[in-house]
Amino acid sequence: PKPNGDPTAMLMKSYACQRRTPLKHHNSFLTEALEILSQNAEYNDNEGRSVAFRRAASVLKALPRRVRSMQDLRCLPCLGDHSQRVIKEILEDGSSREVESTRQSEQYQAMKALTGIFGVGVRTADRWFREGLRSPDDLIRTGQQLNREQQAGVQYYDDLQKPVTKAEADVISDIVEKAVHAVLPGAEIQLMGGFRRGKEVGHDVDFLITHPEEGKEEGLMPKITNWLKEQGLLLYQKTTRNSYLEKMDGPARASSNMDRFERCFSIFKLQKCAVSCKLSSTASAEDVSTACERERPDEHHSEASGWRAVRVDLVVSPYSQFAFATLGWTGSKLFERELRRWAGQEKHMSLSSHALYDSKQNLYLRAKTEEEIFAYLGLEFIPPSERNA
Ligand code: DGT
Ligand code: MG
Repeated sequence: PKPNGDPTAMLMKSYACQRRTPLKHHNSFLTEALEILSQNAEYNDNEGRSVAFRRAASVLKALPRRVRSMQDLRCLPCLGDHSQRVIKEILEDGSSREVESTRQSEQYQAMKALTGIFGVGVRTADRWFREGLRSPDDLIRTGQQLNREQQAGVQYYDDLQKPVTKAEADVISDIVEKAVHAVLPGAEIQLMGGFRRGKEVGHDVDFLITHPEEGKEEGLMPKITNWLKEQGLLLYQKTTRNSYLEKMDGPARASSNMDRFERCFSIFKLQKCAVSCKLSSTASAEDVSTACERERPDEHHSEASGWRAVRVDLVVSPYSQFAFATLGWTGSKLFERELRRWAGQEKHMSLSSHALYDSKQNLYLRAKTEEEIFAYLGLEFIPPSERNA
């Protein structure tokens, strides 16, 4: 039966992890607006509202066509009254007053600028905003107390605001691979996050590292970062140790958002010539690094300099948790959130980047691949390129 003659409306599932969401879709004129309201709700510490707008946007991303009238939205899940009002106004008038006034507001712009600093979250940004600060320059001018991470964030602000291209991510992949193999031959490295989903640009580059012999990965991160430091490739790094213990962190904490792998938040110094070199030829990692050694190191950071700063996240996972870590670090953030919600609400399971726990059977479900995890969860497998929820 087709209640309204539109098969697509009937097929739209309500959890984002049940749907295929491509990177390029037909409704960015609506999703960008809803995402501004979502972002603004997050700045105002209203998580419920923020997720509601994000879910609404995500449903529109999964539609096979551009929305032309409110009729097209009949039977779609996750579209609350507020989202519908915004969509209606955009369809009728070309824009939404609420969205435009939010976009122009001093608070939205300041929060965007301040949370855009590496190491600054919503809480800190909000405190600064209420103290009258609006931008990274204001922080410097007023001599704010900054931690080491935030100092780096302010220092490299302009570079870190610029999107990282796929070509840059590829050069960084070569470097990370070289570093990891220098300190642990046989280790496996995988590009994660947005780039694994097929994005052409990102705000950072994410990697997951493991070794097929469980235990070999222990203590790996300091070795990698030391190697990178010796090569002069790191502008900043902070490593947190692996603190995951199945007994303590399992069922009770498995649904928590933050994972507990050994992890390094870093800022790489990327030679621009390495990127052009990689783009202009089929040069190997070896060629690229030797080409860069010929360039004079440039200590002055400016537009004219031969390098740029890039945010890189490295995560080390034991082999037995690799499938879960892969699933957890591919994103998108909403897709991950929906997977955990699906697991908990529909399957009485808790999913994290470490494990899947079945509360009914009281046991951990082991998996070697992402496909197995989707199967345990009773979900159709969604490939990374269609997890852009
Ligand atoms: P972007 O902004 O282009 O870098 O986009 P993504 O999707 O790469 O986002 P990113 O880099 O913030 O995070 C990559 C994925 O890793 C994200 O989709 C969810 C996951 N993720 C990020 N941080 C954490 C974390 O602390 N714990 C866990 N479990 N997952 C995380
Ligand atoms: Mg990323």
